Amino acid sequence: MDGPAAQRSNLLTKRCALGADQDVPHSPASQASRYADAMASATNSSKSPAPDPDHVDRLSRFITGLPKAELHLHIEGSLEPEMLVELAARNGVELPFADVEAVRAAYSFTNLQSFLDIYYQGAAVLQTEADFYDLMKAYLVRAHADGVVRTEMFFDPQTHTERSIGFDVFMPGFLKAMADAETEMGVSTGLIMCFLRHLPGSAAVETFHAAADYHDQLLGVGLDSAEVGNPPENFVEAFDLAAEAGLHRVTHAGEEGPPSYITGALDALGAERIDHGVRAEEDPALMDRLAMSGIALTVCPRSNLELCVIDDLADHNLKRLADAGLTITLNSDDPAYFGGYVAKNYLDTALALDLTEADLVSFARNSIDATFASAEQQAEWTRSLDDYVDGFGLSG
Ligand code: ES4
Ligand code: ZN
Repeated sequence: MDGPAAQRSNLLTKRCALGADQDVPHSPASQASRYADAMASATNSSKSPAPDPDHVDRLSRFITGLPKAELHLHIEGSLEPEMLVELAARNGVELPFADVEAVRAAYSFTNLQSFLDIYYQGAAVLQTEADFYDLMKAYLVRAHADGVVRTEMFFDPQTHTERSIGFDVFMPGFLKAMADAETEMGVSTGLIMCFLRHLPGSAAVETFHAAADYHDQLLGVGLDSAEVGNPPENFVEAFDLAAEAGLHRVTHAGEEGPPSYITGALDALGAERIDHGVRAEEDPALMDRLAMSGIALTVCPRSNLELCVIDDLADHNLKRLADAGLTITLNSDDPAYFGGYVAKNYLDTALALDLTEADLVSFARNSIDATFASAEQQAEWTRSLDDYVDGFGLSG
């Protein structure tokens, strides 16, 4: 693969201020030596030294085998350019891109909104039940290959209902792929229905009611899309309805928005996990509250890099947040757009922040503990994590 976004996906740094065409090319080779190339040629702006390829290979194998949960994944954000082009052809949708490489080249973002514009455009190729099945199945195959034992996935119904694609189209597609993945690969799955916060609270309420036939198949509700200017308090009614229906509640907060949106998510919406939450660090009282409550943050390092929340993965505050006692998990967010699935997020973060295997084990352990699965299921995954760690002679 080539093109600016693909090249950038092998870097731990992104020059947001300079623009994507400043990125350095890499020679196609093994994953480990691609990292070494990328790191070596990025030394003018990356704060990390070039890693030893053998170390990268070992770490990569360790991460892939580490049992983990993914708790922050937008299924529409797993739409790879290849599938986007294929579905456009299958459904007769005209794309403003000549080919897969042109799609990839467009994946260069300066902030959350610049990404969302492309992301909603991409979702327009999803039209039939089979499309939603294929999308879900492809993600679950990749997640399984990354050592994911449990994934609690977001979907954006309003992105589809706004195009007159109903719940009766996408829900059966999602649910069949999830059932097949469970049978074929043993991946445990759950669905979290997100409300789009750039739309009014009343639209969230309507969406909740439109989903009535599927409430029993949902794990929870969430809140995503453009954060700044769209505070959590707008969505109290929809979240109250969800709570009454016995659904879990999570909220994107403190990605680009202020720490007060995290506080609002906890107080007004009863959020049980905070998606992103990296701006919590600006509010010491909130940091104490998050540490005391054990409410997990679903952090997405590559997303923060690609959306210019940070300029360099080495600047990410997730280790400081963990050291302050917060429950940190690592996730991919929109892997097709941000240069990698969950194992890549673990690896890039470990390299950039010089994390130990014990740090990674602790993030994986947190991810299992922060699932909405039963205590029995969690205990089983934790046992397999402990067995895996023992096999490496590490104490996690
Ligand atoms: C999203 Cl990175 C991010 N933030 C907020 N909403 C989203 N929807 C899909 N990806
Ligand atoms: Zn997200």
